[in-house]
Amino acid sequence: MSKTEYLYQGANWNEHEDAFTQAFYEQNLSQFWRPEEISLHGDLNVWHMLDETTRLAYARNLLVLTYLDTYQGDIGMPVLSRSLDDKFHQRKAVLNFMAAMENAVHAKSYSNIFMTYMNVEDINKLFAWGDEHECLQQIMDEIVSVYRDLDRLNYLRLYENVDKATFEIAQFKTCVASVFLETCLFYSGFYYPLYFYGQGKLMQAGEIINLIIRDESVHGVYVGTIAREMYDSFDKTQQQQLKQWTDNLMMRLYNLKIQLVHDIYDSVGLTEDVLRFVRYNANKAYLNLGFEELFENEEINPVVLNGLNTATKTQDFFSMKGNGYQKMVSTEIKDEDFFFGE
Ligand code: MN3
Ligand code: MN3
Repeated sequence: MSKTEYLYQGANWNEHEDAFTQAFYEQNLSQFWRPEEISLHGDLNVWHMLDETTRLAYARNLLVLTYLDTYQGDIGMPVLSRSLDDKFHQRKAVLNFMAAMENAVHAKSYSNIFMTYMNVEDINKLFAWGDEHECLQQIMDEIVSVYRDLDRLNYLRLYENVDKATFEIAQFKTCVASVFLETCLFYSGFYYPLYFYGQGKLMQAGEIINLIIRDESVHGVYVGTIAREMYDSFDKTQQQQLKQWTDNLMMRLYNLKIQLVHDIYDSVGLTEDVLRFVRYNANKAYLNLGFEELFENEEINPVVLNGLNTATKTQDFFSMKGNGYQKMVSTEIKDEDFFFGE
């Protein structure tokens, strides 16, 4: 028997591959949920009382979220997983699990909301709006082109020589784009459902949004943790260049966000409030990456913070599912859960 060119090794979960991945594994799997577990019909009374402008703003926000989740699941998480060295089987497993949540659970949930609230014709019009919306398309392009660059290098390094530094820079940039998507870009879309949820309206959709936010916050912290490890491995000059690249990417995304938020929220008079929320979450993304906050601290609309307050809901998280759902036991996530020492 001749020896193979590669050495293939199985994932050995008996040993910790690093100081944090198995904790994230536990957190992710304990949070698992399915879109069909939340019945949306209870929202219909409120939905039908809303005026056309409000409904359109609500639906368009969920559509923006759909696009982000779709590509995060289809390429963002998988490409990062594939870029990791073979020895990181556990990290790959955690990233693959996250990838599965993005499209199969999160994007599917938005579609379930559309199917409950809207007719087929309006749903098709909504997706056509997204396909044609230049600003949304540009936001997607900023993120996905970073992923695609790493995708190309993943392939090339199997068959050709790829410079190690080039590869690691593309990997780091993918982590940055991923954390920006997870921890910042989603939040202009989350704002409106939270705004209703905080007022006790459209509660079932709000429950779904909160389940998604609970997932995305773990994703942002996990990929941010990997990003920090990579960043520490670069020399000072390289670090400065990558920090500059990071700031430039954020400013391009933020400027696109300003346009997108105007487009969606001007008609309901919430634009400035939403942009404040975007900056607040951009700061969180910077903290996840181990950088200092980019924007000044500002007050966030208390109604939205009320909607976002997952701490009060985890105790009673599944009560709205109405059938004594008991499959999983989740505990509230605290900042110290993500501190693993040096
Ligand atoms: Mn998601
Ligand atoms: Mn995610």
